[in-house]
Order: sequence, then structure tokens, then C-alpha cells
Amino acid sequence: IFYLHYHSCFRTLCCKGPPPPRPEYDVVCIGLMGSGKTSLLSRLCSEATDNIVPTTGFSIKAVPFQNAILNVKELGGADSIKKYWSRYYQGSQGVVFILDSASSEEDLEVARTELHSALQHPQLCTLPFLILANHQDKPAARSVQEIKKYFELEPLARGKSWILEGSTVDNMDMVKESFGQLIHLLEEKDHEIGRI
Ligand SMILES: Nc1nc2c(ncn2[C@@H]2O[C@H](COP(=O)(O)OP(=O)(O)OP(=O)(O)O)[C@@H](O)[C@H]2O)c(=O)[nH]1
Ligand SMILES: [Mg+2]
Repeated sequence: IFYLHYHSCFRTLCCKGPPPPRPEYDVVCIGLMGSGKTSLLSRLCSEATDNIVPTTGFSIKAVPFQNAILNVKELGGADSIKKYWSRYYQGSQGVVFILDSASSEEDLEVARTELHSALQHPQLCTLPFLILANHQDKPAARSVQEIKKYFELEPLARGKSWILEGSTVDNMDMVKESFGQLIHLLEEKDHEIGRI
């Protein structure tokens, strides 16, 4: 009886301690202007989204998830900022690329070019990518399958770790789920480095 009591006391004390610190990862978030980067990141931080303006320069948010914290650096998508994106890649451990699935053919082409250069950039090419085909709520949105084909992801990103998911600001559960998959890839990479 004493043992049982002692045991449950021990458990009570230990199990109610502070939770272990969550790992943090530095992630860069890119995508054309209006693709929804700030909207999705603000929602993930439970911030209001009614007064969002285009990002000038960059903006950093610590986005909390159950098992990790992502320090996400969003780089503005305007043409004047886009040309400097690569200056801000250093130190990133993962990449989030957001695109507007309902944009014009022309803009989609630009998004594809940008994604391809990110996937091939020396500072990003070995990192896990989360690609979100956003604006899926719009009738004109291309499906995730169409985007995958159009962006030639399978041939180009072969051998890399990437995730492509549809998204919309109206379904944040799905967005959280997609970020969860990215966190899983970041953790795997962390363990790989630990083994070397
Ligand atoms: N219908 C719809 N609108 C969206 C979605 N995501 C974002 N928007 C809208 O798109 C507009 C631009 O969103 P932002 O979050 O500012 O886009 P951004 O990628 O941060 O743009 P920059 O900072 O200029 O690079 C806003 O009016 C959002 O409300 C979506 O999934 N569906
Ligand atoms: Mg923005």
C-alpha cells in the first residue's frame, strides 16, 4: 500500500510539471502578392484579419503549434520586394510557398517560375517545402492535382521533401494539418542531423 501511495504521489508530482519546451524552427514564407501569406499566418496566430495590408519588406511571427513553434519570416510578394527575396533566405530550416490557385494564367506562370527558383536555390534546395494552393474556396480555383501538374512538381522536386496541399482562409483546421506535416519533416531532418 505504501508503495502504491508513493508511486501515485510520484506520478502526480512528475506528470504535472511544466511541459517540455517545444522545439523552434526558422521558416521562410514566400509567394506572390495577394496569395494569402499574411492572412494565413495571422489566422494561425489567432490575430484579426480584417485590416491586412500588403507586406512591405518582411514580417516575422512566432506561430505556435502543439509540438513546435515556427518562427516564420514572411517576405512581401510585390515585384519591388520579390527581387530581394534570396537575400533573406539564410538561416531558414524550411520553406512555405503560398500561391493563389484562382489567379490568372499569367500570374500562375510567375508563381511557377518563383517556386522553381526557390526549389533550386542553394540555400533552400535541401530544405522541406510546404506548398499551399490557397484560395481553394473560389470557383475559379484550380484543383491541387492541376496545380501539381502545372507546376511540374513531381519531376522537379523529385528526391526533395515537399508537401502540396489545398488551402483557404476559411478552413484553418486543414491549414494547421498541413503545417503539422511540415513540422514532421523538420523534426525528421533534425534527427538526421543528430545522427551525423
Ligand atoms: N477568397 C479568399 N481570399 C483570400 C484567401 N487568402 C487570402 N485572401 C485574401 O487575399 C488578399 C491578400 O491577402 P494577404 O494575406 O495580404 O496576401 P499576402 O500574400 O500576404 O500579400 P503580400 O504581403 O502583398 O505579399 C486579402 O484580401 C485576403 O483576404 C483565400 O484562401 N480565399
Ligand atoms: Mg503579406
